[in-house]
Amino acid sequence: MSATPGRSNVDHLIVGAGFAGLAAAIKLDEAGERDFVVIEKDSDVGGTWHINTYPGAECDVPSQLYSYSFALNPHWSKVYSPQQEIWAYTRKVAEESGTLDRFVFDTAVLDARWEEGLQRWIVRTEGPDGVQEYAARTIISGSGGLSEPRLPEIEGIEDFQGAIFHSARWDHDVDLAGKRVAVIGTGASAIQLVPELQRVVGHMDVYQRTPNWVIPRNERSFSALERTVFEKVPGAQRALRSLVYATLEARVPAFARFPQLMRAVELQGRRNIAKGIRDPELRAKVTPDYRAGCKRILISNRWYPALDADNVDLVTEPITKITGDAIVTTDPATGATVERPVDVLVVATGFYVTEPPIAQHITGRAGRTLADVWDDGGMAAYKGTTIHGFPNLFQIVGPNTALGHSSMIFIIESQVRYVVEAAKAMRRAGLAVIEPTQAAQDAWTAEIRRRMRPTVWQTGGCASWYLDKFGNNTTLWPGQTFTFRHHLSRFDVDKYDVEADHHSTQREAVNA
Ligand code: N01
Repeated sequence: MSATPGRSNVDHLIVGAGFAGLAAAIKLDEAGERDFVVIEKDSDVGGTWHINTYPGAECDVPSQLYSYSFALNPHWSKVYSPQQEIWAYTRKVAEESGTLDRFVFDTAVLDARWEEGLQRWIVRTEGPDGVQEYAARTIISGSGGLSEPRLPEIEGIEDFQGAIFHSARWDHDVDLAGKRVAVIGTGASAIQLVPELQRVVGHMDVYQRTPNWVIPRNERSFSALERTVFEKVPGAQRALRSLVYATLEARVPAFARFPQLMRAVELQGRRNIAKGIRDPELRAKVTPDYRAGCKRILISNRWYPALDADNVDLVTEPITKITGDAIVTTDPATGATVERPVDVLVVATGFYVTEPPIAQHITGRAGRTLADVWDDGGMAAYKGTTIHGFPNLFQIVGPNTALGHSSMIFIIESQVRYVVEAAKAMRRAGLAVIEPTQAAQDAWTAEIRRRMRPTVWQTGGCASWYLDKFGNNTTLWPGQTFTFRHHLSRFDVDKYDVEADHHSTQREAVNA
């Protein structure tokens, strides 16, 4: 292909340098697919683990499993690793991989457009050196399922005069000591940051719309002896990892087939409440009225004691508006309004998940954006990875690949393997374009929907970010992770429409 001035040709353009993008870079490199670039809008690798720096940020998946299978880390300090340690791990893996020379930081993808004639994606990025254009054979998107903060739409929020920030964009310059702080949201992020804040703030109001099931966290540090064993005894750490994996997988039937088994989790949750909270009225307020597992099951030993502390109030009346210096709630039963003053407002209100913002920037065949296509019927992708109408696009952590029970890194590695197999198959067969057929994608989606029906996510009686505007669960994988890996274990080219490389054909004709 002739080069266009200012445009770089690459085989693969990887979006994001989190666990997904980094794994894609490493595995493509190992497979000899070395002509790639990784575009990262942040200043370093690590993705969510570099950006989420709120106090108390830790992983709720055991460390032994929350790491790459190809880069075990014998040095984890605790059963559940803190954010800083996970980020340092990704940095070390990146450095040791020898791929960092192809990472471009502080640079955002502006848009990506499939160019039929070129059989390539034209991708525009913007970074410190201005706008850059790439012509890429494939795009591998590892842009993250939980990366774009969702701010609450509450009347008057833009008029708030104090400091306000989202849990995933923590403002460390704001001193919280002695302040009146409000936290909106009681999800996985809030239950980690609230106990930390409770120790330093003057007063905190925690605004709860829906309580979550929160069970005890079996937390402890690894001893020096354990770490030495992980490092020196062949197979020891891998054996523990396998045990953790199997234990988590054993929970899948309760999520996917027999939600009534979740009663055992609810019992644990009720005991956790009784242990952490003295006041019966407060206990009632934090007890969910839906089946455990319907929303993500949270783990914490410190959440309930923090809510029970004298300097914390749990507010359950709906927020009706925010003023320059206060939050106003209205009791639906009595109509009574209460105004609570606030110095600092923390919104721990989650992310855009079922309408990922990156989809607005990707335009496939027929000039339609991915957001337009998904807006019609919800997110869908063949094997959660490739999308009809969007040739040579691979979405890591795509539709129905997320988990409520185990480590996303297992899923990421499964998808990356599929991508690498696809890249190898394309090179072997001289294919320039692969695109899943509509029939293959529809059959895959129909099977997911069928398997989703009895799950706790559909039947558990809650509203959650797992479900889209049509009420479909387009986020989670409805089964064991090893079945997902099995489905993606080989690149099934028979489910794809393919095109040979026009340009090499033209070149051959010229050379003949
Ligand atoms: O976000 P969430 P998160 N007014 O969407 C409430 C992962 N994660 O950042 O339940 C009032 O779970 C909302 O209420 P409701 C993990 O996968 C992992 O906490 O919708 N409240 C909810 O309470 C997790 O699931 C770790 O009624 C409003 C909260 O805000 C995912 O990230 C740690 C509101 C949002 O909770 C997201 O967690 C942290 C409004 N207008 C996060 N809008 C690990 O440990 C929303 N809410 C690996």
